Amino acid sequence: MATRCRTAVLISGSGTNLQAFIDRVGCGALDLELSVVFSNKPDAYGLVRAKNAGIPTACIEHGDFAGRDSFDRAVAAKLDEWQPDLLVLAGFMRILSAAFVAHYAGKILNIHPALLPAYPGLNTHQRVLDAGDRWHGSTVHFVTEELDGGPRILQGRLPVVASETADQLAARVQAVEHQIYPEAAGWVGDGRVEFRDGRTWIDGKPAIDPVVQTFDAVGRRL
Ligand code: NHR
Ligand code: GAR
Repeated sequence: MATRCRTAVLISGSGTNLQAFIDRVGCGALDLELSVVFSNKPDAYGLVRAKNAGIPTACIEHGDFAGRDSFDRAVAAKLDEWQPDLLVLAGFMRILSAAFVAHYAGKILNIHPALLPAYPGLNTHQRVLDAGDRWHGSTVHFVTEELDGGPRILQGRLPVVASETADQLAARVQAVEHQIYPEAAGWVGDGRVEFRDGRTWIDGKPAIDPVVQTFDAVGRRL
């Protein structure tokens, strides 16, 4: 990318992943420009985080639109005011239409709280506990029109603790997300990772598998 990667962060909620981006950029550890934070919910706490950091915000409520396509067109028109190079979904809870994804082809990242392709969809932490899995984690991937199905970039995995609740597990997964998401976005921002021919390319080579980083039970990278 020629100039500093102009990044829009899309949220629906508390925005702890957004905060991780703000902190990394603030200390010079991540070379992205946080151009705008967008929410589909006016009361999302992430909007407060953005304002505190001096980042422009925008909000469009999906309930004000007749359908998904008209909402998505309005969101794209708003985001395009900032000419983003990269869209980062950070707890963004609205499925994006094929037309929206095509408009930003290869430029949208999501973090999904599971080791994809395991556990696409919602409520992942409880499903992992119910299955008795030993490992869980989160996946940064390019967004395609296939929900949670786009090519993977980076996974952080951590051991499941047998006796824990879904909320405890979620908190530990989030601590991992706050480390891997800014890192993966930085790779895209500096051109080390690209989306080409429907795949992830890393260092100029097509990547079948994502980069996998292993963490201990308290979120330290091993
Ligand atoms: N859009 C596309 N096209 N592809 C993906 O991979 C996407 C996406 C939009 C969001 C995040 C995803 C996740 O990581 C994401 C990935 C929301 C739902 C959902 O069912 C599912 C997956 C994800 C996000 N949303 C409901 C809907 O009707 C609304 C749920 C709510 O408002 O609470 O959009 O988990
Ligand atoms: C994160 O754990 C992210 O993986 C998950 O929501 C959380 C957002 O937290 N994303 C989804 O479930 C997408 N459907 P945050 O708002 O504190 O960043």
